[in-house]
Amino acid sequence: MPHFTAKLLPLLHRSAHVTVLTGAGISAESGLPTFRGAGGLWRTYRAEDLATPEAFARNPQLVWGWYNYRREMVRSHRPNAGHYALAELHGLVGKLTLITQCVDGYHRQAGFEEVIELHGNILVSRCLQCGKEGETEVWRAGLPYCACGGMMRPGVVWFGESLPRAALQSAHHAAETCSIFFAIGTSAMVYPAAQLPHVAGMHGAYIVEINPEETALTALADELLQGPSGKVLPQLIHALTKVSS
Ligand code: BJW
Ligand code: ZN
Repeated sequence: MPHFTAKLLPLLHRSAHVTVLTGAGISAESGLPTFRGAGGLWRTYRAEDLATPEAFARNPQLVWGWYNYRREMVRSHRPNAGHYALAELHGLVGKLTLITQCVDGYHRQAGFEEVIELHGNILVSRCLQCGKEGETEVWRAGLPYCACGGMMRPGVVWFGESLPRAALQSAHHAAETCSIFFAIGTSAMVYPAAQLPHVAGMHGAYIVEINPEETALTALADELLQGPSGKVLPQLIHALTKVSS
């Protein structure tokens, strides 16, 4: 059981605005691989071959093959105790803004309805020509096409691409206005998401990290709750409800 400092629980209890940023580690206990570290996707696959617009232009079959494989993984697994605890935390604090780098949609599946998805959603497809998101209309040579004739691509954000502008703006605003910022299950290496805890810190927020490992962010954090989020978050909720009662 991680040690919660004397400061954290009262601060959380009376906080008017809490912001949470999650990364692939929040879904690790669901059985989805993370990107970096032991067992991470980038240990087996090269990001340059699969997660850039250039890679897609070069070999859409290869990229779609990888995304179809990962879609199947997302569909065949479920949210875990960490996702459910965050949905529960929503009801226990003044305002909770949830920002995620995950593309699996598990926060929403666990009952957290308004989630800022910085890197898109892996189950969504988008037409390269008309920009429409939705179902594949036609398949040709194993590739999905839109009704307008354009090729569909996975609705995620690849390296070198801009993040959805409204999502990034809302995320910045949430980082600037919260009194506590949680960074959960992220290596904090991919920008601009990795900038958010720094923005929050500069605006005076208390920074809490939940991760079994130390990361690029640990030196900046006020508190590291070291452990898997599927265990730490339910313990945090439990401790918080005791403070509240
Ligand atoms: C647990 C756990 C448990 C394990 N419980 N925790 C040089 C310097 C600075 C920036 C750049 C640069 N060169 C290029 C850039 C920009 C680039 C970038 O940041 N690169 C860095 C890698 C250097 N960023 C971009 O390109 C972004 N766009 C952009 O910046 O546009 C403007 C621009 C364009 C061009 C040039 C410059 C600027 C777009 C980034 C898109 C990221 N996309 C991906 C793929 C999404 C689609 C897909 O899923 O296929 O997003 S990459 C991948 O990394 C994915 C993730 O969302 C993202 C972050 O990873 P995350 O979530 O932190 O996961 P991990 O695996 O890294 O960490 C998991 C953590 O969990 C670990 O710490 C574990 O310990 C922990 N953990 N078990 C809790 N049970
Ligand atoms: Zn189209």
